[in-house]
Amino acid sequence: MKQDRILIIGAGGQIGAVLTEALREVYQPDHVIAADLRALSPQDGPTEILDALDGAALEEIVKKWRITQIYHLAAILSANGEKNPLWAWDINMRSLFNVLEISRQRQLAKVYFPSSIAVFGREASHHNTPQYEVLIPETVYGISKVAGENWANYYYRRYGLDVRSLRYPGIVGYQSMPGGGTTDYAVDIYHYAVQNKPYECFLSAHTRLPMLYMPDAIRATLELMEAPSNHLSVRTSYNLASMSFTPEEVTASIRKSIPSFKITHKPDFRQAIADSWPASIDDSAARADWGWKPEFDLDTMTVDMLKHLEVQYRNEE
Ligand code: NAD
Ligand code: AKB
Repeated sequence: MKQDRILIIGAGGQIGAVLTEALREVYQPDHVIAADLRALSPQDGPTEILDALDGAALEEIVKKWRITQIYHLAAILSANGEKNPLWAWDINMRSLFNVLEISRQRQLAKVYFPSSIAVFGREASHHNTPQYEVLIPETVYGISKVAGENWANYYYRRYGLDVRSLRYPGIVGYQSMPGGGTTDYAVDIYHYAVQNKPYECFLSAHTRLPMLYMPDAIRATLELMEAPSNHLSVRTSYNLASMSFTPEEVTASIRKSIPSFKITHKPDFRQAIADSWPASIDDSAARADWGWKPEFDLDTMTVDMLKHLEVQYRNEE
């Protein structure tokens, strides 16, 4: 087992909950500290209550557990951020600065900070959006991710801090619920389908967005963090791709297993956000530098999602 001591901030979120479990399989479980604003279930390893805006509290936890790596997942996502832009900016940026500063001061070995396809805006190429593309995001969330990527790059070049980052597409998983994003429909839709409920989608039928299944997202994160530093040519954030689909296509995929599934569309403010994002992503830098290769496509993801959710809902009865 690896000896590093890991702090995950935002461990109670959609990705954090699954990443914590995965890290506890690679590292000693009691060396993987799960932290969030609210108390987390302590059954599989240590937990801390932490507001990442509190730099002194963060420092205490880093010292207490002799942390060597931080995974900083806490953020306000695209849709929630638009409801209160200054609040979202404050949380996303101030928490990142606290993480970068403590990591620099205590010379931590590595830091992980996820970015997003939200860094792109309508000026970027819509299809196969390249790694190095004009970045004019239209949400406060996207602006904070562009700024965060540049600060990550700055800390790497100026201080040698080994910060690594991926631009996740929308993440789909059965283990946890998403928290206020524009791609959330692609998780919700499966929950409605397995419960035989009709789903009202907040995006139009033809809105194509890049998506990634949770097991691929977790593997990509672990592989990036394991890659030799001198293989990494991108120190802002790597484009990462797997599949792209529309609500109409995911509905067709679900209907292969649940033919009676019904969907209607009532686009809301999230439609404009989705329209400003790419339909597909060019991730050739990630493939070339550290061997990224996704395993799941839309249909294999659908089969796996439905299988797991059916068990979950059956167990709840
Ligand atoms: P989420 O909203 O599900 O989880 C975020 C977690 O951070 C929550 O548990 C929340 O309580 C916690 N948090 C918020 N403010 C905090 C604070 N001040 N201190 C400590 N914890 C705080 O988000 P997620 O979907 O798990 O996303 C994790 C990261 O991945 C984010 O940085 C997000 O931008 C990025 N990302 C996610 C997706 C996706 O589709 N889920 C896509 C692209 C990028
Ligand atoms: C969101 O929709 O805000 C996130 C993301 C793609 O960053 N899922």
